[in-house]
Amino acid sequence: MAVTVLDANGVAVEGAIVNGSFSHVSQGQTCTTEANGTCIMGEYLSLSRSFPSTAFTVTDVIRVSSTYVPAANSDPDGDSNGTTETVRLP
Ligand SMILES: [Ca+2]
Repeated sequence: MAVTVLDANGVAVEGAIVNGSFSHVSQGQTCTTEANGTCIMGEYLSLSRSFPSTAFTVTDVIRVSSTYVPAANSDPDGDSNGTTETVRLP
């Protein structure tokens, strides 16, 4: 799934490290944002009949000389709080 990092002014942040986890996988996931502030989390993970849905949670965002403010998280399509989102098989 795509995650986007914006600074306090709403400007896309390149090179931010996003750490997160999917509830159906024990290993934490990470991605680094591109110039548009977006990166793809868990690109090589898949859901299955035995795991038809999963909950993705952002655990941290790391950027030099910046502070991650979880309370500022949001979701452009409005179906989550921007910190934890349920992902289901299509
Ligand atoms: Ca969403």
